[in-house]
Amino acid sequence: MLDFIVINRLRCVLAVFLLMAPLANAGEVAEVSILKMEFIPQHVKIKPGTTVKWVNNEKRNNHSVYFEKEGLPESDRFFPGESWQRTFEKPGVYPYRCGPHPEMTGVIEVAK
Ligand SMILES: [Cu+2]
Repeated sequence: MLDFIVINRLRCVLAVFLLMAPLANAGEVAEVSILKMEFIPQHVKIKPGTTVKWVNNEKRNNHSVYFEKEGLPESDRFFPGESWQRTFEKPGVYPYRCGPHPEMTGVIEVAK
């Protein structure tokens, strides 16, 4: 009975930790998972100096990260198990999409 309570407490701590993960601090890495044709989480809020790492967790699709509105070139296409990353220094709102799949969109919000 006591073990059951301890295990449930640990589960709560782990759940809180996972929920807070996208709120990374400067110099840290925030991860965006790509799965089933979606960027997860779709909206990520970070502090300046944070690196965002997009990880392709698909079975077979390849994707890219394309900050089209900023006029930047599309990232290389990356395959399952591969990733791509970018560090954000300046506060602002950075919308992006996937190169080959324009319906896949996400936003990185950088604020102090
Ligand atoms: Cu894609």
